[in-house]
Amino acid sequence: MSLKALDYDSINENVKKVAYAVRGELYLRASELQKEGKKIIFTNVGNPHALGQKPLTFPRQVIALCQAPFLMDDPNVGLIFPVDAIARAKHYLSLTSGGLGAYSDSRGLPGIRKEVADFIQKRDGYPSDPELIYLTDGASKGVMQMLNTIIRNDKDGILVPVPQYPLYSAAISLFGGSLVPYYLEESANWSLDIKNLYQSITEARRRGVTVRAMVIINPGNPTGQCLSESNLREILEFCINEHLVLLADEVYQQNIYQDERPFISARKVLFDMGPPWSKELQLVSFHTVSKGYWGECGQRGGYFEMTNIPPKTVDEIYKVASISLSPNVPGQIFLGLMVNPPKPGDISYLKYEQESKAVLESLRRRAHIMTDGFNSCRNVVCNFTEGAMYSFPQIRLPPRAIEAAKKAGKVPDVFYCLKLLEATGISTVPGSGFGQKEGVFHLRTTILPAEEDMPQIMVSFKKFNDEFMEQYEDYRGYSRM
Ligand code: DCS
Repeated sequence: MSLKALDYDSINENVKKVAYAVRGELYLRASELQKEGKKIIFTNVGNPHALGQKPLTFPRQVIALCQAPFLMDDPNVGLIFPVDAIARAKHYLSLTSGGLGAYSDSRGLPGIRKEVADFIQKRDGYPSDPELIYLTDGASKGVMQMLNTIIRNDKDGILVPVPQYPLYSAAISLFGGSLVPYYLEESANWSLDIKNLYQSITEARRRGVTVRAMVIINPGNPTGQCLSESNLREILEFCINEHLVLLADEVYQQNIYQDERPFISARKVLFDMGPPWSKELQLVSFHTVSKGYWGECGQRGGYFEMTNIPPKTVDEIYKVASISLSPNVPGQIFLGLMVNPPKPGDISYLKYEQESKAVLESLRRRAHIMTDGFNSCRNVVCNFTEGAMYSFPQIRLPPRAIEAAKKAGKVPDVFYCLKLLEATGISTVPGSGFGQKEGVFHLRTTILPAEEDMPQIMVSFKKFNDEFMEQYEDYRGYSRM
């Protein structure tokens, strides 16, 4: 009997190869337990509003008015909405060709692309061209579009940090490319050692892989490190020397919890280097409304900016974006609001400042509570979350736990995370979902649970962990009272 195209044995093999642990086995089991009535703390996804983070008031006011413009005809509108929100809503509606219900240009609304360019110019100190900024449904869509454009066949390699956010491994599998890992140094706060890059690229070339691009995630997911300016410079030089496109995933640029290394964009470092370098490197940078103190994941707003990409390629990328007609328009407006928030002197400024600062300061405190909590546990070591939204402790699993996992047919860190989930309701992602060195185990949790719940979560984690270690550690040689 001949197979039909959507019979499992006949579908695209690349689809089957895709693995995406953030919504993998642990998440499915957590959802099952939740249905059975168990209280689950979903710390597997960086989804701030799902864990109670409140939306910022001003952007929601503007978007509400854009969605329901008839409210602005109501003589009482000024009693509910501040005048700057009303003015902003009118501004955005005037940029559309028929309000939020109309498709926009496939690259996004020109007026919002201009707001993004102004934001980038202000941030980096160098002009940015709105024609080279495309708006997307979250950063993910942009990343996928660029990888799709770069990868031609399975000999095309993309350098990806390990541990990495699995969007990269998943999309590279889907497009039939080859992931070339470079390892981050856990013992040096997950920093990027340039020697590892040269090693990885040499080894890949030996296997016949043509390395075409490099991904950096700054601040890092799941690792939480912030790249220093000098480190970024080395990376840029490496990409220029090796003729690689640099894909700079900078979605966590607002999420910084230390003062030594503030966020600095790859683009700024490149332009600081000046010509000929600044005209040489092909760079694509990504940003989103899903992270930072916005956390508006469900709105699906994002952009990418292209630097030194030839106009004919930019046109091809436009053509492919056109197949999907239009990025979602409310998401574009959220992006416009994020890059152009209320300014000093605006009626909504103080409230906006207070709200965003409160979120950021709380995240900073939570980053400390989590790191300290993990480091107080038996056989657990954890680097401080310098940025982004995650804690990525190393769990030193005793040999007997590894054996027990094997017997249960589970990868050791999956085994540990499943037991943690069953015992405490804390839903994490095993480190194997992000890649890690052979024989080393981690888990990833977000730092997003409400601050007031955090101490209890850490107590419950510690209780589980220390009992787990007690159960599986070999005590021969110890005298136990
Ligand atoms: N890049 C990185 C490094 C991310 O962590 C994420 C989302 C994205 C891009 C894509 O986000 P948007 O498409 O929403 O803009 N992070 C996921 C994660 O690790 N947990 O939750 C989502």
